[in-house]
Amino acid sequence: MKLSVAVAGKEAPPSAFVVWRGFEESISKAADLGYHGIELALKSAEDIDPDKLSSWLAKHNIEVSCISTGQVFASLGLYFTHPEPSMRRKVINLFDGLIHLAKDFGQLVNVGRTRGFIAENQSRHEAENLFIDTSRQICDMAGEKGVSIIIEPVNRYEINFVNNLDEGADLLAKVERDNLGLMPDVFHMNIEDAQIGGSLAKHANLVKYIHFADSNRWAPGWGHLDFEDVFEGLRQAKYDGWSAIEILPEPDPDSAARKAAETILPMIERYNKMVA
Ligand code: LER
Ligand code: MN
Repeated sequence: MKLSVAVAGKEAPPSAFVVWRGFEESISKAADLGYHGIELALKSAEDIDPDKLSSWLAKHNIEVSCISTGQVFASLGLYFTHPEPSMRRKVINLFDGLIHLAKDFGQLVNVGRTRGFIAENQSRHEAENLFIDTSRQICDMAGEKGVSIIIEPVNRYEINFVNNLDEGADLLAKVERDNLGLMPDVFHMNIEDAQIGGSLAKHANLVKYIHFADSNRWAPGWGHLDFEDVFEGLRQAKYDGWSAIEILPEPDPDSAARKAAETILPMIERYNKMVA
C-alpha cells in the first residue's frame, strides 16, 4: 500500500476539499513528509499543464495516485443523474478530458458527489437509471485508455444517493463494467457502514482506492477512529492499492499533513511487511 495526500490548484475554491493548494509547492511538501503521491483534485483537465506536472513529479520522485472530481459537482454543478441530457453530455465530455489526463497520471478517476442525487421530483429508480447510463458511457471511454472509475460512497448529510459500501456494490453490479470500482472513505464509513474493517473485507474485490481521515475529519491520530480495524479489514481484502489523506487542513495544512503522515506511514510500513 502507498500513501498520498489530496491537493488542488492555487485558484481552487474552499469547496475543493484538499490539504494543500498550489500544485508545485504541494508536490514538494508531500515528498518532504514522505508521501508517495498526491491526489489531484481538479474541476477539468485544463486546470493543470501535464508537462509541468511530469517535471514536478520527477523532480520529487512521487506519483499521482488518482484524479478526484469534487469540484465538477461543487463548482460546475455537473453530475451523472442530471435530468437534462445536455448536462449529462457536458459531464461526459469533461470526464473525457480527465480520463485522458489519468491515462498518464494514476489511471484512476474518482466519482464523489458528481455521481448526482435523487432530486425532489425524481424516483430512486429514475436516478439510478440515469447514473447507470452515464457511468457506462464514461467507463467505456475510460476502458479504452486503461483507466478505472471509482465511486465513493458519501454520507447522508452530503448526498442522498450511494451512502455506504453495500449500496455502492449493488449499483456497480447494475452498471456491469469491470473498470468501475469502489473508493471507500473511512470518514463516511464511520457514519454509514455498520462496520469499517468488516465492510472493507466484505467488498474486497471492488475496493480500488481508499480515503483516510479521522472520525472528526482531522488528521488520523487526532480523532477516535480505530485505524487498526481499518488496516485489518484491508489485510483481509489483501488490499495493495493507494490510501489517500483527505482531511480538514486544521489547525493548519502543514501540521495536518505532518500528523497524518506520522500516524499512517508507520502503519503502512508494518502492513506492507505483513502482506508481502
Ligand atoms: C470527497 O472525497 C469527499 O469525501 C466528500 O465528502 C467531499 O465533500
Ligand atoms: Mn473522500
